[in-house]
Amino acid sequence: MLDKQSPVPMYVQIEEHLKLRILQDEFSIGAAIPSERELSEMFSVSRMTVRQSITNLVNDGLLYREKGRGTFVAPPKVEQPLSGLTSFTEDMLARGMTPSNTLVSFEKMMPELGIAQKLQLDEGDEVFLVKRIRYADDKPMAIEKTYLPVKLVPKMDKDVLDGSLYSFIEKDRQMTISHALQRMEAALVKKEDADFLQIDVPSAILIIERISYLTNDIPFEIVRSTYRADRYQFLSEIRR
Ligand code: 16G
Repeated sequence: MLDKQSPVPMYVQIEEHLKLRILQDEFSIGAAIPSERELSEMFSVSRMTVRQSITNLVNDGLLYREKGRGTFVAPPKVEQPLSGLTSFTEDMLARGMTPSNTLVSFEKMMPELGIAQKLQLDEGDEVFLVKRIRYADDKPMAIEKTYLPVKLVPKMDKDVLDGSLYSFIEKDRQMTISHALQRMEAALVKKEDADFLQIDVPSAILIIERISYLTNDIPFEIVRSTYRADRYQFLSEIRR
């Protein structure tokens, strides 16, 4: 199966072989792939070589490891278009997944200057600071830290945050969400966030900061979202 004369390293050939079998659905989602020992016997290579191939596939998000249990085929990443201003709830429902949240913290506070300026607050205006873990089909996808001006959403409470914030703003508060500005960057996860996201340290994460506006350019939220890089990929259509 492998070409030992090829200039392509053995671990890359094994990687390609496994990738093909995964893409051809030979191993279904959630199924265990053969153990390192079995693979090293199958390909007549060292376990170190096999481990390198598996690590690369884990880093690419095609496989995941569970301590003491083995290595499994990962579900495909959630493909998130960067074209529309949608909510987490809408995004997950559109994919046939069930969204849910855990509220980690919720407080009313005086914001630091940078936040107050971006939200165009007046002196003395308070914000709600909300931290939520967002799940799809009970699997953690992202952590969201959201600042909301109290004067725009005075009746914010735990029940609202158990559901969709955007639906509360549009249906209950009858305000119109208009547009947002987003910035995305890659990082390595911090220990505290790794626990919430149920991933190892270090793992790659994607951080998105969004500032969203109502009509008339009134800012209503600043959100810092931390996404699992193995569960998400972002898609944008670009034209020349
Ligand atoms: C998305 C938004 C976030 C918004 C949330 C509302 C990004 C990067 N962030 O996660 O800004 O607050 O949706 O979701 O997409 P909800 O209506 O389900 O609470």
